This record gives sequence, structure tokens and C-alpha cells, in this order.
Amino acid sequence: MSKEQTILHDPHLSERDPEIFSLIKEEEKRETDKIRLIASENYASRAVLEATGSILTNKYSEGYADKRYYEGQQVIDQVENLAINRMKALFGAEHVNVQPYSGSPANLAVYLAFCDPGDPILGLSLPAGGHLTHGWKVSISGKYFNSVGYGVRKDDHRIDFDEVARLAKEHRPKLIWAGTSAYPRTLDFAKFREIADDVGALLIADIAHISGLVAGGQHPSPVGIADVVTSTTHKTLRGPRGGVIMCKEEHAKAIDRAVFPGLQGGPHNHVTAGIAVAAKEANTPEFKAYAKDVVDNAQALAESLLGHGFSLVTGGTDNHLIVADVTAKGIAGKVAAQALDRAGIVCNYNSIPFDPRKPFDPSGIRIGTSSFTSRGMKAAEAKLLGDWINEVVAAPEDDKVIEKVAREVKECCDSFPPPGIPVD
Ligand code: DSN
Repeated sequence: MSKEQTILHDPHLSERDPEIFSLIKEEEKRETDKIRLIASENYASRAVLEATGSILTNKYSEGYADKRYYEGQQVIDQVENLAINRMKALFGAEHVNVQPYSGSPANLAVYLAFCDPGDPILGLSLPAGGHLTHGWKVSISGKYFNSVGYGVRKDDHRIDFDEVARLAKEHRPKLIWAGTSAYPRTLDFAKFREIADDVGALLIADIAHISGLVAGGQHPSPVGIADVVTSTTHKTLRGPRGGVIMCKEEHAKAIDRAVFPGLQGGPHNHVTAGIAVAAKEANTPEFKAYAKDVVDNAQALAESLLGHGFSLVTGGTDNHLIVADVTAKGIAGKVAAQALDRAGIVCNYNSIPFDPRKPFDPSGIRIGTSSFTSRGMKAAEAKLLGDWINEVVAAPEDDKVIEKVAREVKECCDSFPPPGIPVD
């Protein structure tokens, strides 16, 4: 086949599949014109997107560098080693595995490495701000293991370390999770370590939400304290959708065997390349400034919301996220989230600790500032954002208010084009 014929048979996406092409364009516009506040999302850079969208997707490479089950790994071994070494340098980890497909498989690999079915495990319960994979009953982690959940204190919604210690003594868990999905405060990894040591448990830190803050020096690191640290790579870290496990050298074999061949087949090499790029980007002074801005913006937004009389879980934030109990404003979380979406402000409804309402119709909303900050928005915009949220929550059915806020949000967004999205 001549070069011309190959090109003829390999059209661009816009020609090959106009439906998917135009849906991608539509999503680009949505991500450009709206303020995205979902705490687990971000904007990956153009460089990360280019690596992740590359031909590295074509290659199979089951195994690890120099020990693969397929030939032709001259390039892939270098890509994976770069990703590993950059993550090691970024977090100071002894051993790194960059193959988990995302955070849930990374956590499942930890169970496979250290637990047998039925073993006791201890994690922050989902309604208190924990993650599904830390033992919540509907997840495999709650079904296959004898899962016990600790909570937060009723008076200040902070992690109840007395309860963690008591439950650890009572149930002697194989492992203890220190990690969260909707918890706005700093985690005291040393305190978790103390409790784990008292009962001979492994300490596993899941830093999926905060890994960018850890890398940027805005949150204490569990590396060197926890036995194993898991993370996604796409939240505050701003990489592609992926997962990573970091551990002490003594656990390296168990973790690597659990990921492959225990749980997964071939690693997604295009994602590994994206992780390598993100780790390089995160090891810069610019990224440190970004991480600081993420926290500063969350605190400016919290202040603005508190000024409007919002009730915030724990009364504020130390990290990238805020959980607000909007029932105090006479509205349910889902109604608030849907009205905000119509106004161009995208967040998610969320349970609050001790929520009297059901998870599908809870009392709160969760708001994160990672994507907002990636566009270069700062405290002045965070203050405005608090004003807009207040306006919408006060009049969720009023189309005039929603349209006015949507116009103002769009105008603001026009001044802060997000990274990674081509300008047409
Ligand atoms: N479900 C994700 C979140 O939004 O926090 C984490 O996996």
C-alpha cells in the first residue's frame, strides 16, 4: 500500500467518526465555559494529554522492565522506568509501581498483597468522608473482608482518633486505611502509625485526593510513615487517569506481584507515559505555587461561603475541598448541585457526617478548587464564586437568577482559558 493510500485509509477522527468528534468538541466547550468544582477532577496539561493519546496505547507489555512476557519492549521499559524514577523523586518513595489502572485497582492490589478473604480491615466510613474501597459494604472491599468503619466526631467532624484506637484494639485489623474522599482537613499520618503499631496492623495511606498537595508541599506526606501509599494520578496531581502504589522496599515484591499477575494484565503504556510527564511537571516550583493556590483558593471560597451563612463540615478547610451542609439554607444537596450546574458551576451532591438524608438525596455539596486553580483563578474569583453559589442556592428555581449567574460565570471563564483544551 502506498503512503497516499495509507493516509486515505486513516482519516482524522472528525472524518472517521463525526459523532464522537463533535461530542469531544462539546465536552471541550463545557469544560471551557463552566467552573468545574468536582473535587476529584482537574485539567491535564497539553503535554500530559499528548502522551496519553499517543501510539504507546498499541503495545502490550505484561510484566515489569527487563522481565516482560512480550518482545519489543525497547521503548516501553524506558517509559515505565522514567515514570517510576520521577515518582520516586517527587515523593521520596523507596519503591513505586505505576501500573494500576486507577485508584480502585491500586487499593484492590493492596488487599491482594496482604489480606485473605474475611480478614478484618479498618477504614474511614463512606458517610464520614471515606472511600468506597476502604471497606464500604457495597464494594468488594466490604464484601470480601470483615470491614469495620471508624468515623468523625459529632461536635467538630474531625477524625475520631479515640474511636480509631478503640476499634483497632477490638478488631485487630490486618490493615488500617488513612485516606479520604470528602474530608476537608489535614490527615495526621503519625497518629495513624502509632495506632497501627499498637495492634500490629499495616498502615495504608490513600492520598488520591491530596497527592498534588503532598507533592507541592501543602499537605504532610505519609511516605516513610505508612507501609504503603496509594493514589490516583489525575486529581490534584493533574496527570492522566491512572493509579500508583508507593511502598517500602520490604513490600515491593508483594505489591508488584499483586498488581501483575495478581490483578491486572498489560499496563496501559500511554497512561504510564502521561504519569511520567505529570511527575515531571509536578516536580517544579510552578507546581508548588499551584498547590499553594489550590489551598488558598479553597480557604478564600470557604470564607466567602461562611460570610453568606453557609454551614461547612469542620467549619472550613485545610486542603482542596469544602463540604457544605446546604439544608441549613433550606435546600437539599441534589437540588443545589443541579441548580448550580444550570448556572455553570459544576459540583456534586454529597453526604455530610451523620447525614439524616439518604446518599442519593443527601444534605450536602462537595466543592473542590483544583480545576478552578488550574485555570489561573485566584482568591478574587473564589470570593465571586461564593457570591454566585449563594445567589443560586437562594433561588434554585428562578430562571432569571440562574441565567444571570451563568452569564457572569461564562464571562469570568472567558478570561481564564483552561490548560489542555485547544482554542478553536
Ligand atoms: N469517586 C472519586 C471522588 O469523586 O472522590 C474518588 O474515587
